[in-house]
Amino acid sequence: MERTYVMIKPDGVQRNLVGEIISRFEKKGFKIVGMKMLQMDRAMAEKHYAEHIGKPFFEALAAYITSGPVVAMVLEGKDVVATVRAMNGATNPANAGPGTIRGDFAIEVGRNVIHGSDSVESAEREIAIYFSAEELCEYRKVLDNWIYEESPE
Ligand code: DAT
Ligand code: MG
Repeated sequence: MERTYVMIKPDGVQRNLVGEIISRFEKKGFKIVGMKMLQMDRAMAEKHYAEHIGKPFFEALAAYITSGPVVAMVLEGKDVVATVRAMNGATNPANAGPGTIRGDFAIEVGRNVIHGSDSVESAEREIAIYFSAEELCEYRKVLDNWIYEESPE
């Protein structure tokens, strides 16, 4: 089953959005297989956002993402990578539709509340930055029979 890396950014934690955001993914039907709170340091920011190093917004991005604790999680489910991206909304909240997390809770690109991996490959890379194999839980949920037509792996 597909997995993605999701992170509630420091502004989401400060603005008391942790429960609301986790609740959306839970209610959708995705399974939480890993979760923790941590504060990123500069080295982690450079690892996570390696593709953005050198861009004009990188320094502001690194300062923002290390400015307070984040909630890191791994979600599992059918098409979870693309579906979480859709639920998060466009990178710039000004372009994020209503009903999305960024559309509902954010205004500026530099305070956009949530991260979600952009591909299965990115998800694997990002999950490995934050979680060891032992920190991820494999378990069955009885409710999956009411979420999936066919019992997931
Ligand atoms: P996403 O977070 O939607 O995957 P991204 O990977 O392109 O977007 O960028 C990572 C973060 O960097 C993004 O959440 C906010 C910030 N960012 C991206 N583009 C930016 C820009 N043009 N100006 C300021 N911040 C930007
Ligand atoms: Mg990205």
